Amino acid sequence: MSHDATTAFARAVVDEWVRAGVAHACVAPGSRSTPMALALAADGRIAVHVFLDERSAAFAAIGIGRATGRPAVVLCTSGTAAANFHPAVLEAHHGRVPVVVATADRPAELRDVGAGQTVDQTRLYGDAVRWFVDLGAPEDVPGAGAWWRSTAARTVAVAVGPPAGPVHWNLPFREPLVPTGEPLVDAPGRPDGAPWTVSDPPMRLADREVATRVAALVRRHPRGVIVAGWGADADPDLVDRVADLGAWPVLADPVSGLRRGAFTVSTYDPLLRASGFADAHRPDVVLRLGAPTTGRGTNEFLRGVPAVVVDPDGGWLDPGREAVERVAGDPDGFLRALAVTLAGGRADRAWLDDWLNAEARARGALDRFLDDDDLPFEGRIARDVADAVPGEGTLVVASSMPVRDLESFARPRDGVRIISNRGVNGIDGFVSTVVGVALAGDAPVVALVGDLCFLHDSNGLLGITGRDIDATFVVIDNDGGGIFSFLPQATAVPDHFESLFGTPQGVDLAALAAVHGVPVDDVTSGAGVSEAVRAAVDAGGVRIVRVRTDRHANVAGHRAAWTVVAAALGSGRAAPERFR
Ligand SMILES: Cc1ncc(C[n+]2csc(CCOP(=O)(O)OP(=O)(O)O)c2C)c(N)n1
Ligand SMILES: [Mg+2]
Repeated sequence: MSHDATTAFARAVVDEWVRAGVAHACVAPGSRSTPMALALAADGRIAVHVFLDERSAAFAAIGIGRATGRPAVVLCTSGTAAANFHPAVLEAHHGRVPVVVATADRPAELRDVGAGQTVDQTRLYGDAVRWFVDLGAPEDVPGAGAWWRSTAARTVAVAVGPPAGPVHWNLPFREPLVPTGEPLVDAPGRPDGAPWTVSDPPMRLADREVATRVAALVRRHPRGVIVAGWGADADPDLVDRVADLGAWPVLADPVSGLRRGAFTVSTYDPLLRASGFADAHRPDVVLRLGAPTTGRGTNEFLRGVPAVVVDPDGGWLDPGREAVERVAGDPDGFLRALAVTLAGGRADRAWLDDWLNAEARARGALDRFLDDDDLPFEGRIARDVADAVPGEGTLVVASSMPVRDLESFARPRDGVRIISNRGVNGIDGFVSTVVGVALAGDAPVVALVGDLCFLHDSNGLLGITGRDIDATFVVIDNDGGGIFSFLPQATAVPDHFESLFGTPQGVDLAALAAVHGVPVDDVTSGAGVSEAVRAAVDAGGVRIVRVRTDRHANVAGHRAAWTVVAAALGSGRAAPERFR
């Protein structure tokens, strides 16, 4: 008697994914993926979120992966559908986000013979996946159950890493794609709901020798700084302890999750634009946690300064080639060992005090400057939105100026998680990423985004009000790419600037939002942004707070802010032209 291998396969795989901790699936409609879609829907233990646009489905999975640290499954049919996953796969690869990418496919006999909706999906994403696997169409062969289940367990284990990232499972299915009614191929899991294979992360023990060597470096160089970028993944208390013992300031980009604590310098970006301050404060050595910070200025300032780079994922985050030592492993274990080694020594605190004094003066001057003007200024919006996120909430910040303004203007604070697609800095998939973050948890989500980035993924708005999520989008609408006004293109090629770089779309965001049933609150004053964000979060659901700004005035506002900070320090003029 023949058996239904296709249905048995799909059900066993879904069951195994659940056992491995998968809680969400983002599914795009299609026929070839029917066995998996039906198995996901029938299982009941995985939340299934349906997206028309595969790019949205994949970026929502990125949001879920970033928010939870666990992979979502993202499923599509064959053909161009799979290609639409590609941008998110690249972000997952570079940004180290766990995700299981499942692409349905025609079986081998239908490939490369002109069958419909068929492309070569083998290794479609090239080197950008941690693992590619294709078992062929499910068949009733001896040991099939163990083979399927072990593979499913492995897709999750590899996606979780470290380093976390995308896994591509290409899934050919032979018709019929719906259950045949025949008995299923027997594919039982381990007893008691256990995963087929429990995959443990590599054992990580801090190496005393490394800690001792780095501690000696810290001691030899009283003029050091701790720099934290995305991917730092370190315990803030441990960072504080090392900063205290070494008497080094912490220059923390908000996307590091470490802009908090007593030793944080939140104004390092404006401070280092003040030429007098920058010249007098070049460190001898850097302890960098994670990636370099976002803005170009700080990285130029640190150019050539030897760095110890701690990368939990063992990558090679060293575009400036400053790393004299790369510590690949658990940052907390390393920081703990470093703290033990540093304890008891007497650090000279003058350097640290100097930085913290500058922080106090710059912070005060910057905040007064921002509060003084009641026209909406993009720097103030970034600061105020970060402040307005409720405790234990999440801020998702877009590439372009929002992430830079957050770096330049945000105050230190606890109790907010900051998520940003900094793997490849795309302005694509943003709305869908936010949807994924909101789907993954109950905490309020606030998003800070420019108009072009928002428009780029307006398909992420499809069905958004039916998803039972709370998300407030603060859209800074400067009708174009404000970032380009800071670049040489703005003055060097005035004739082509607007058409090639500024690219105003002239879209009425309120009308667009109305099509999707999303309410918009227009804010016209600087002080109104915080209030509007708090009101939107309190009201719940999906809401847009739109703030219109002017790209030219924005450049002038940034320059004025740098000048104010330089003046507060009494340390030379602002030097904005060196940056961005
Ligand atoms: C997918 C993708 N395409 C193009 C770019 C290049 N890019 C960087 S910023 C930007 C403009 C973004 O404009 P907006 O979102 O309105 O932010 P603003 O610059 O106004 O702050 C563009 C096109 C990119 N980073 N990613
Ligand atoms: Mg814009």
